[in-house]
Amino acid sequence: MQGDLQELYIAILEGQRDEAKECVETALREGVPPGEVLDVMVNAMGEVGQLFEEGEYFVPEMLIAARAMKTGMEILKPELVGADIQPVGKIIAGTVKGDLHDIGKNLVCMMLEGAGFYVVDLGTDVSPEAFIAAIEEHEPDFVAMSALLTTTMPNMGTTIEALKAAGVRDSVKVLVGGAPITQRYADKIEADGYAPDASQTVKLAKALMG
Ligand code: B12
Repeated sequence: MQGDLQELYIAILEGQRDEAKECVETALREGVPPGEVLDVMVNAMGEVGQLFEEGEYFVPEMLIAARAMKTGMEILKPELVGADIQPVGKIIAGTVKGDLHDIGKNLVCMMLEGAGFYVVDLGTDVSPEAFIAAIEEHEPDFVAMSALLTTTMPNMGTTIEALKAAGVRDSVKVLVGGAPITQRYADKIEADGYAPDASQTVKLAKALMG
């Protein structure tokens, strides 16, 4: 790997936001193709996910790495659009109605973006109607729902029922997660997938894309 790109890789891995921004700017100025710059960042985030799974990194390290990636992506995004690089897939994400927890959901969104997905984040306290409107507008591959409260997790099932009633359930794959969610619960409400953390969400989404 070229020196600048090596530096970019390390900047993402260590969560150095300013360095990541500078490295992306330098690489683009020197004529490195945007797709190649993206690959370096995606690979670095892949290693971040790996380190998290191995217990070497914890949530704070993952968050700062994801933020560095986001900063780099802000510079890169206009170039990528110009280069006409297709996203891996499109995802609508939100924390379900009544629930204001968003740290985990944001991390999931950042890691998915890091892996090359186009993410539309609807924020927190998202009603079934808002999910449906977003599906109709964006035609995503996935809907990712997060819930942190045992009192709001039933709203995932309610949302899936609402998607069925609106006739859009089969057009998307539904992913669910959040501290109280289990695979068993995901099966019960007929979600298409569950993952316990952001890194495994990326693997799951990629696997479901085929
Ligand atoms: C931070 C926090 C808050 C903050 C939220 C700030 C924010 N912007 O998010 C504030 C202070 C606002 C808050 C408020 C409340 N909270 Co709170 N909160 C927490 C706390 C301490 C940490 C949650 C967190 O961010 N974890 C870190 C992230 C990274 O982990 P995560 O969310 O689990 O996400 C990971 C995975 O679950 C997964 N994931 C998450 N989403 C998704 C989605 C998909 C699709 C997939 C595949 C995976 C996935 O990937 C993530 C990254 O690896 C937890 C305790 C805990 N240990 O969980 C309590 C906790 C969740 N809160 C709790 C409670 C009770 C409340 C309040 C009701 C308190 C009150 N009486 O007002 C309110 C509710 C407000 C509301 N309506 O939502 C309880 C819930 C208990 C229960 N049985 O439901 C907990 C468990 C604390 C406790 N032990 O009592 N809270």
